[in-house]
Amino acid sequence: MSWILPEGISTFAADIDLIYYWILVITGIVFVVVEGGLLWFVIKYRARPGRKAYYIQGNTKAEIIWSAIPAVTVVFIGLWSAIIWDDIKGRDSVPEGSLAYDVRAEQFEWHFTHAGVDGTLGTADDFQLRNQLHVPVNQPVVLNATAEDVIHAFFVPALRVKQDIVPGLGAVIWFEATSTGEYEIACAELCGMGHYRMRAMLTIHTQEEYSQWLASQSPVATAE
Ligand SMILES: [Cu+2]
Repeated sequence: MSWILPEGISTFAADIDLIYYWILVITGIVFVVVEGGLLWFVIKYRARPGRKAYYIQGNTKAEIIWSAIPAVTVVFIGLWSAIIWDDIKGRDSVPEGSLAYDVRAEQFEWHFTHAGVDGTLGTADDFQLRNQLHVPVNQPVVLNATAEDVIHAFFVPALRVKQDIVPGLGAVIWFEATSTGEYEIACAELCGMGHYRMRAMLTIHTQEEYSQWLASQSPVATAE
């Protein structure tokens, strides 16, 4: 389902989209009822010659209903989104066996350190790419992100991932892509004059393609 939102290509995209559309529908209904009611009252009870205002005490039953229904709805949405949030951003949410990358954001570019053929960061075959991140499909990926200068935000609309990266604090971002292709990475935090050009490309490969691509990249790094 992709109406309004771009195609979702991560394991949690469907959950986020579902809650988004539910909130849109609920607030949409409330909007129509409230604004429609307002308009109706404005017209129905407008000032007319000979008509007098009269005093009412309120209606306890009506007040209980229009307080209880929104309260229950809001609490329900809150709990539901907390469960989804915990799966994505929770303390221990990063799946076991995730492929790790280092990400460094600076004015106004992204640096992605790939683990190389051995799949482990901090070894000789690591290599860094500027504004290019390559990941395999159907594989949980974890990005250990740091910001060099100011706050940046790692945003891939297609993955439904958006995460601020604060200097000195960093951020851990994980996702699992469910479809191959090229998708835009944007900085979603106004980080200076060049913010608009702080974009990078995410390439999602099949597992075999990724292995081949890694093998073709790693020697470049050892030569550096
Ligand atoms: Cu930025």
